Amino acid sequence: MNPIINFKSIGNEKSGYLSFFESQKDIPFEIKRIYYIYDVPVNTKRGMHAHRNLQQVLWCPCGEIEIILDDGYSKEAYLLDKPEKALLVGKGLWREMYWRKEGSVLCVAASDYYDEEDYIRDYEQFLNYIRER
Ligand code: T46
Repeated sequence: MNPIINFKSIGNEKSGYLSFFESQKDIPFEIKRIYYIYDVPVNTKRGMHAHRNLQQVLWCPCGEIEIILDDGYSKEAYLLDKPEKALLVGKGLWREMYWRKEGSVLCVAASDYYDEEDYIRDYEQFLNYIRER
């Protein structure tokens, strides 16, 4: 399944664009939380964890951020380089995020409230979790 979602956009070059998405219509879950990550120095790596149950949509309204998704068997890289381009990150995926341009902002819509118990922050533990599922 291709995890890239292209948000709907309205507008033109003269006056600019408006992009949007709607919970349970354009993305496959109800949004319970929104957060965003900013003022991150270029080439910083964040993430390095998986979620047991959380689903999320990631987008970068300005700048460029590379996301690596790892299902325990193979890795795939995605570049969020347009405001209307988003990435659906399902449950059970290890993720790494690399800030590729100064001033890049990562926005996230999440299917649930913050719960540290849902995180797997150790890679070996993640691989065991995938094998035992
Ligand atoms: C993810 C990627 C894309 C909270 O208290 N509430 C929150 O809603 C979140 C998201 C985080 N936190 C705390 C937990 C840590 O003490 O904020 C601190 C930094 O979180 P973390 O190191 O997990 O940040 P990232 O950028 O590595 O990961 C974040 C999300 O945590 C994660 O769910 O998928 O962005």
